[in-house]
Amino acid sequence: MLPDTDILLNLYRRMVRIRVFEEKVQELHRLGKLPGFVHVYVGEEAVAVGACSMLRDTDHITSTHRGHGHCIAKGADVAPMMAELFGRADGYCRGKGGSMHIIDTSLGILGANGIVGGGIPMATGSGLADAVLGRDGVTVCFFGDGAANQGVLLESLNLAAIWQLPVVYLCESNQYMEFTPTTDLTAGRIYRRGEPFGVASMEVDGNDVLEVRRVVGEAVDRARRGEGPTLIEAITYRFSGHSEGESAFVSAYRTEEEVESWKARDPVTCFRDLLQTEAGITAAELDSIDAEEQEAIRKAVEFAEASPHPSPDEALDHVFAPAGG
Ligand SMILES: Cc1ncc(C[n+]2csc(CCOP(=O)(O)OP(=O)(O)O)c2C)c(N)n1
Ligand SMILES: [Mg+2]
Repeated sequence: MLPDTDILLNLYRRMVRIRVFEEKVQELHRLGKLPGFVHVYVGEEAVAVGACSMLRDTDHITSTHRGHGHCIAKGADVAPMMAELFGRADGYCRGKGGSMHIIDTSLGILGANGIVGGGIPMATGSGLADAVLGRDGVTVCFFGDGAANQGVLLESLNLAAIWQLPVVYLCESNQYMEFTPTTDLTAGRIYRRGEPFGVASMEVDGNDVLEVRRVVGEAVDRARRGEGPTLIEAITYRFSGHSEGESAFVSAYRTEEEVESWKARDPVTCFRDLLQTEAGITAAELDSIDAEEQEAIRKAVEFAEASPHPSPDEALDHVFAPAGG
């Protein structure tokens, strides 16, 4: 049975918000307006949106270098996000973090992370904090199929299993680690790495937002009941490059046929089709959501461009590197 219409529309809205945000980011990056590396989430929206739709505001997530979608799905405001990408003072980190360091602890977003696999031990610690403090919170740990080959995943699964921590380890298997196909460097199936530790382990179609929601929902319920961690591998694909502008320094490493075959299963358009054919929602209703999200992102860019650059006097404030260190 389908969830209620308001839930369905909210899932659609969040996925569209991510898609529109990311496409605007790609355009701004091409125009040279965004400093630093930017990794977009286009094609993977169903994973973050399906997963975060099962979380409370007080629950936590950890994220990755490809983190915009995670933050938007957990409720981050696109205006300070955009300002952060522009490196401006009104950004989430006062313009000093950029794309890979967006954080909002008031929403349980423990931060994007430039260290591949860096979020995995953080999520384990977050789960331990909930357990020790007797809270009923759950942490969802997003990480990539490349990050799955960091040893810290096994250390974390071990501790999470021993201590029965309320953590959902959610691997985004988008088939690539930078420019290398994941299968070239990965033995066995990633989701099965939970099995030796007795961790509930499964895969899910990461392009199907309702399936992600269902499977993550079961894992979240288990965690909240004190029945420990889950490892889920969401099978998905990134439509764009590893990072924006990569074609300037790397030759093609994917065939057009491969990219097109995944685009035929675009998570946003597939869900839009389902809403019309199975939930009786009209194209006009969906178009108006699209238009509202376009407008919200237009305003976010306006907000970012109007925000000042951080003052040079504050260069050493709010950062961990000591002055004169
Ligand atoms: C510890 C560490 N090693 C290497 C890198 C360089 N690097 C950045 S992204 C990336 C690939 C990550 O692949 P995956 O985890 O599958 O995430 P995806 O980009 O596919 O979302 C690498 C190797 C890094 N940032 N941190
Ligand atoms: Mg990957």
